[in-house]
Amino acid sequence: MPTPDFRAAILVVSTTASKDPSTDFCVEALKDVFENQESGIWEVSDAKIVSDEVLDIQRSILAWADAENPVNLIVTTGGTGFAVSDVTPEAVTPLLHKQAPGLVHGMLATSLDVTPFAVMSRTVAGVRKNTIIITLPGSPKASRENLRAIVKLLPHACKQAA
Ligand code: MTE
Ligand code: CU1
Repeated sequence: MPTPDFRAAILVVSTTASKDPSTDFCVEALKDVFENQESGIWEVSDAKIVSDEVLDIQRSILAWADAENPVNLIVTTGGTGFAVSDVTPEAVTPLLHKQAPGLVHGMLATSLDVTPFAVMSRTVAGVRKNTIIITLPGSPKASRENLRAIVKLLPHACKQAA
């Protein structure tokens, strides 16, 4: 196998799935999107499930972004809504060195063609050091739709950040 151009990590943020991984279908849904791109571009090098806790989310992201050999992209899924337990944007925002509102806008514009409820996701995106970080909503359908909206642009974004 030739080395892939870019490495991505998936962080599922769900207290339910952290207790019972068999309830998670997001990793599979997102892997599918990456695997449907040009072959050899993406490798999903790691995937992890954490509960809806700011420190757990931040610890996982720092382990991937601040590593000696950091991943090019981190996508989180879940915890972007309005419930008290939804804290993913609050956990990720202070870790970003650069905001990427264009990525958020792109996902929202595409998602609004699918459902008006797209406005319920408080998605954030940006860059930490050499890693792009994007917080996707938590249902497999919503996370897949949002990633698909921007996945073609991500190689360019990752190349700039690298
Ligand atoms: N975006 C797309 N493309 N498709 C969807 O079905 N669902 C929305 C929104 N974004 C949805 C979507 C809904 S109903 C919610 S509540 C928010 O994402 C937040 O989801 P989360 O709390 O699971 O992160
Ligand atoms: Cu919803």
